[in-house]
Amino acid sequence: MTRKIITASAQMGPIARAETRTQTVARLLEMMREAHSRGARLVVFTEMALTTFFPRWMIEDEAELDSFYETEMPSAATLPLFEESKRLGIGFYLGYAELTPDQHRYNTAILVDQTGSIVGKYRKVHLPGWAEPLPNRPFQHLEKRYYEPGNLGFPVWRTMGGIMGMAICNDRRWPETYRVMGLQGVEMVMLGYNTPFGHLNQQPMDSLTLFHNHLSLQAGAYQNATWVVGTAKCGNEEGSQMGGQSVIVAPSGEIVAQAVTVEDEVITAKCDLDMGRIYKDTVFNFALHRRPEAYTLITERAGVILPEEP
Ligand code: ING
Repeated sequence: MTRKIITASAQMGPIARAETRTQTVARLLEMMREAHSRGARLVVFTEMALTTFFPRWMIEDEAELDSFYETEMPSAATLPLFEESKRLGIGFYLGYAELTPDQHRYNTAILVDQTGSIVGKYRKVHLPGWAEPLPNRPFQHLEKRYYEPGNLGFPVWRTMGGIMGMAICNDRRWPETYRVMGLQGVEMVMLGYNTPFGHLNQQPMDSLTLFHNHLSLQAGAYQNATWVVGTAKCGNEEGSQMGGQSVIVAPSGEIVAQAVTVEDEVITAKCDLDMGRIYKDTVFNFALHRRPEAYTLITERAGVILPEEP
């Protein structure tokens, strides 16, 4: 029996600062239904899909800052997503800002299966940007101020007929993200991103933002023989221009579907979860070709303290 799952990436246009959870959930529900109408049984929403990307501002007011976090999942406002997931039989990835009961703050994503049950949680490991506001910038990037580094590692889950993994935004730039899941046999990595142009205020790097986005996603897919779904929040969000071009990438590294707007847009692809097998058995047969013992040696040699000469 082939393990083909029609998968959707539900790209989001801007979310205004004042937009309510009810309003953002309504947008997500509309895209979930659109995805389902095209046969999708899994939809990947984006990073921080319930609120504007608030780390672009220095927020002094504690109550306002807290208003951007979810203290329960599902909540009354997000429960309709879970109910619709169960009614339609469609799973989903959802990114949001998490405030735990013991007051820890994470940039979080959950994996919900086709019965509307949460089967996995991931917390963003690689937090870009800075903790204190920088002078003379139109926008900040204060994820290091508003979130703690993720403490759940990079697990994979056997669900919806495959081996599924999650990441969030900046994680996609680091090969370790995919490799830790690749070593667990991952067959599909889902991730959302909010990627502002001008993050580094450096040319030509900033003009390569979209190229570096796809480069990271395609390399991660190919080098670990896995599907990768990258879903953007994009467009002009409170004056900050963010890149779109959400994609579904095959284990070959080929882009099989790509968004063409910077608004709410659903793209889909029929993903054969067995497609990575040929790569895992040949080119990227880790057991046959990788030599972790050599990597450690190189790391030591590159370090300050050289090992004793053998
Ligand atoms: N955003 C950006 C990202 O990694 C960034 C930050 C932009 C880093 C451009 C480097 C270059 O896509 C988040 N939220 O991580």
